[in-house]
Amino acid sequence: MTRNNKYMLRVDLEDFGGNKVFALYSSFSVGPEADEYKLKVSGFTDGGAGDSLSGHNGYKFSTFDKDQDVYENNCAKLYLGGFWYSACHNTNPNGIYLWGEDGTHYAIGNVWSSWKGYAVGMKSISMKIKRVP
Ligand SMILES: [Ca+2]
Repeated sequence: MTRNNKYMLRVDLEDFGGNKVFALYSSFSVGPEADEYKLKVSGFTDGGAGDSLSGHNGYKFSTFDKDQDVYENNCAKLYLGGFWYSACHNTNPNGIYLWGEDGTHYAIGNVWSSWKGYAVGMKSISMKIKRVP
């Protein structure tokens, strides 16, 4: 999808208090299937969210049934999502929708840690890409 052109990424976050912040990345791409959909992201600019994604640069996409992270256990099973887990995550946008703050199970929610930590699920997380020259 992102192989033949250059893209930037904008991540928009909203919490249940109506607060909105974002993070911009000047370069974003996802590798081909043969490369396990490896994430390439760089060029962070802070829109109040902090940077919870650059730490995932270079990692493959992991799911319940395909552990490609660098942790000894399965991050997707531990944190109930599918993501470019490393060991394991700073953000978990495909995690459980927590409806706000819920620290019952550590870091399983749709969290963005550099803004609200690991126990506060977002009302919304959207990741939009835009082609750049
Ligand atoms: Ca693992």
